[in-house]
Amino acid sequence: MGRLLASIQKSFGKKLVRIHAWNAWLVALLAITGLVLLGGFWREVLGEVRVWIRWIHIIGGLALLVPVIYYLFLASKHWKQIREKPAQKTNVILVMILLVGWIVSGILLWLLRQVGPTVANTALFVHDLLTWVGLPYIIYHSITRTAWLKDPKKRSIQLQPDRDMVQPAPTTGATTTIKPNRTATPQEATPFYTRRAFLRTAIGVGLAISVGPTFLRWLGNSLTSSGGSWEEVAASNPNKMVPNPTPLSDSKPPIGGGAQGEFRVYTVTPIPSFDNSNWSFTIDGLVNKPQTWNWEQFLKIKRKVQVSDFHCVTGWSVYKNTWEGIPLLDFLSMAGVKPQAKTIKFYSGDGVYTDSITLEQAQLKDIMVALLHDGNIIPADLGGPVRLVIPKMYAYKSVKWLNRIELIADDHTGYWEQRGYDKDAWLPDNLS
Ligand SMILES: Nc1nc2c(c(=O)[nH]1)N[C@H]1C(S)=C(S)[C@@H](COP(=O)(O)O)O[C@H]1N2
Ligand SMILES: [Mo]
Repeated sequence: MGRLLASIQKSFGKKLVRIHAWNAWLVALLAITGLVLLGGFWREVLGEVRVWIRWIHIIGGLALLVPVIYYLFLASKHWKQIREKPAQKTNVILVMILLVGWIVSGILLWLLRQVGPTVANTALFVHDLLTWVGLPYIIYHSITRTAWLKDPKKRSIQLQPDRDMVQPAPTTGATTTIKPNRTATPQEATPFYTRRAFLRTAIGVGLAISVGPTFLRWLGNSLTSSGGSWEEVAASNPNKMVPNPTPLSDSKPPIGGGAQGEFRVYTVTPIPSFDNSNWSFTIDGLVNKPQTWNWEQFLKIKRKVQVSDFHCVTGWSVYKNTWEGIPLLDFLSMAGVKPQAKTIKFYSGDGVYTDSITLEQAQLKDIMVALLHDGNIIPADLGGPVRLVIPKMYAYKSVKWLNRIELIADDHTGYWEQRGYDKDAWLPDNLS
């Protein structure tokens, strides 16, 4: 074992350089793919490509284990080498915490379905938190380590290839192979050093100013979203529909026990808001009895309650939602479907988003035009006052701000489906 370690530690300096380079490239790849996965803008542009980017991110994250584990073999030696350099020691510890934290939380996120919502949501928080702290740090680190900012005598790895090569494998831990270049250079006294230090500080401050405020907002949101009371949510809800629907007894308290997990607010438009004067609900097209309801009339339609899970195709889920609303089948029977009708097209009150299912798929009893979630009205950012819920399909079918159902004879390609998503959005077996 000692021998093995010794042979691994041979050409130590070069190996450290190589590990560092690999690590840097992988982190860059993960940062880019990670930010793409995060950004709503990219979601719009990428469509299905996003699924591939997610895989690249996962595989890249697992690949990160290689330099990390390799480094652990070299760590004892490296540690001795930098024992008098607190800044470098701090750097190593910080980077290790970041990498291990990212890898572990990333694996949990990847295995989301197996680990369950509580663990997955904690993992998501940790993953994001490390990114908020780690990414600016790594950007700072890589900028200030570039040649023009880096004081040569402070390099952590002194590469001296000739000596490194002829040296036999060390038998004792301490070795002279890679000795920090301690000779003072005239540079030390030159104004260059001051300029470097100044630039480094400027870069650090710049990063803190540009990232800090967004970070604090994110932190505030993540820490309060679970603790935020329903009253607060209601107060900040831009929708002003009156009266509120009175929840059925199955809704309040929710028979599902309350949803587990957090919805991520997705929208392709600014979030629309509604009040009694600009909201109505219509079923039309190939039906015998087209109808439009205003809010007061809409509230009189008989509602039901169901408990179901909600899965976004991008990988997050909210479990055990207690939805109260009107089953789609009830609308179809109220309106009377004409025989030519083949497709049901759903319109969002945002004026942009649509989706559809076939009349055959519409026979599912749990498709619901929902007004309440866990006994509370659905806030505007989650699609209220009325949203569609299709539990057995990916959530891009669950149109938010639903205000019109149209029966048509043709096919319809919905918003995301025009951008590469599968028209067939059935959940895979392990989810449904
Ligand atoms: N009008 C509208 N409905 C929509 C979307 C949207 O962008 N606009 N996004 C869909 C997608 S992809 C998902 S995962 C869910 C997200 O619902 P949430 O924002 O309430 O979490 O809404 C679906 N319905
Ligand atoms: Mo989604």
